[in-house]
Amino acid sequence: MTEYEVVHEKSPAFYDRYERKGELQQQTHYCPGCGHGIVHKLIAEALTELGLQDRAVLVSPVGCSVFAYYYFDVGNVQAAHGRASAVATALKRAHPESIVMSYQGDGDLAAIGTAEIVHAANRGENICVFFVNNSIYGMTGGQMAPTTLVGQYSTTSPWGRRPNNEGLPLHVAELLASLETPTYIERVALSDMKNIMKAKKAIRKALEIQKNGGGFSLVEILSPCPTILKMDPLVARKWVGETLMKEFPLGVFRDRKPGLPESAQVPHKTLAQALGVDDGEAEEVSSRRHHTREITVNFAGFGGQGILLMGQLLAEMGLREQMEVSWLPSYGPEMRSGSAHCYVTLSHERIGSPLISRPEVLVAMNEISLRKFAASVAPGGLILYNEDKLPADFNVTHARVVCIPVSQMADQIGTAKVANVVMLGALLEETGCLPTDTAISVLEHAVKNPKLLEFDKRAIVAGRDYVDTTIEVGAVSQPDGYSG
Ligand SMILES: Cc1ncc(C[n+]2csc(CCOP(=O)(O)OP(=O)(O)O)c2C)c(N)n1
Ligand code: SF4
Repeated sequence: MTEYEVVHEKSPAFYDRYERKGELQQQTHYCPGCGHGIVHKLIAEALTELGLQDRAVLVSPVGCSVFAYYYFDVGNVQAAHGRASAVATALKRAHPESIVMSYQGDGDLAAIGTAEIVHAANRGENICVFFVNNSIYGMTGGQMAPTTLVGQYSTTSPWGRRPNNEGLPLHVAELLASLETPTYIERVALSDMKNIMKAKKAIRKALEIQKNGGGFSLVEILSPCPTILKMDPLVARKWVGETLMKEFPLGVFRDRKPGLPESAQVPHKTLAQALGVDDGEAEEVSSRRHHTREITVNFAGFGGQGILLMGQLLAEMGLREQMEVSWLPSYGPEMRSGSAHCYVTLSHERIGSPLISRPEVLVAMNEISLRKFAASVAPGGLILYNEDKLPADFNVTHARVVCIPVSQMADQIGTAKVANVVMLGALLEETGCLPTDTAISVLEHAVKNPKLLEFDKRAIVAGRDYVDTTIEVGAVSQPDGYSG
């Protein structure tokens, strides 16, 4: 008789305790016999064996495994339903040194997240996707998944899945293997110990590929869901081996480094150079850099006022001055007269998010925008308003308000089209964020019509001079016109 020792230990990639409420402290939140627990164990062991725990980030999905972050002592992010592989893409690109895993069920990955997984695979992202195919929506009580078998009962296929009505089961591994870019795709199963060990090998291999910068891997894991299938755990496991595996044959569907065609190698240029706003005067620009100021701006008004363009011009100016920039537009379906606004950030550091909840500056090109956004301006911030005074019933105490009748000024220059550029000139002067000559060179690059360019140059100067002269003598910041 072989002597053996029973070792009870868990991978250090797991937390010591999964803190649950009340009397459930001693158990995981998975049903007895659920495959998720086994997959967790295999991933944790592989991370430990490869020494990757400290670099690992797990993206958990929406589904029964939504709480994966309570078990894994790694970096954890929980994604919206179906978005895990897109979130994993972002994490990997932002932190290339980390090992990023997307963990997804079949409802999550193959239904609501179909687009995300196809495109992550097609871009050949250097991430690992662990795809748990249990043929059903577990968490929500057993709706049909794309992987549900023909004839299989679910709450949304109460007659059993019928191919002529619900289509045939979706084979994710085969589908993704038809793309050129994935590196490794394998389907494994939790049907018995032998296959569980194969699953572990596949998970380990996917992690190793990522560790070596090898590209996109997906391991599809056929898994039992005894609760929804209303089976005893052992019967459910057997069902995986005898029934699920018939529809989804195990095997390696892709195992090679993808070769991208030569022509796909883009020559290296900075973004500013690629957009044609950097003329290569890097030295001159960096010596001017101390003249630039970080700033966050919300430009708001209605469609047709050149709101989005104002933001783009400011962002291009920042790019020209070697700053980090972001521009986030928001507009309704109407091209004209609907409301429009955009957020612009100019920064000396990398920008985490283009969303700005408390902008330092609001440019309100109409009254609706003033009323809508004034309260969001950061305390001590600035509001530039396109009128000669504030509405009589409107008062702002937390920010400085400068009223500039830019629409009227643009009419005087010769075309209403340049009101936005007058405002831009005023903004540059009032905030001192960028030099006016940068604005002129961006306009020279952006405006092809020589007549309009002439108007634009006059508009920039008019906005600047208005701030220099009129505002200096009495800042227009109160409803009666002057703050004194
Ligand atoms: C946007 C959105 N749509 C629908 C849901 C409801 N929902 C939660 S989990 C789930 C299905 C999960 O099934 P699966 O991915 O197969 O994971 P399992 O629970 O079987 O592990 C659905 C539809 C949701 N949370 N969010
Ligand atoms: S419902 Fe199914 S997938 Fe969800 S925890 Fe229970 S057995 Fe696992």
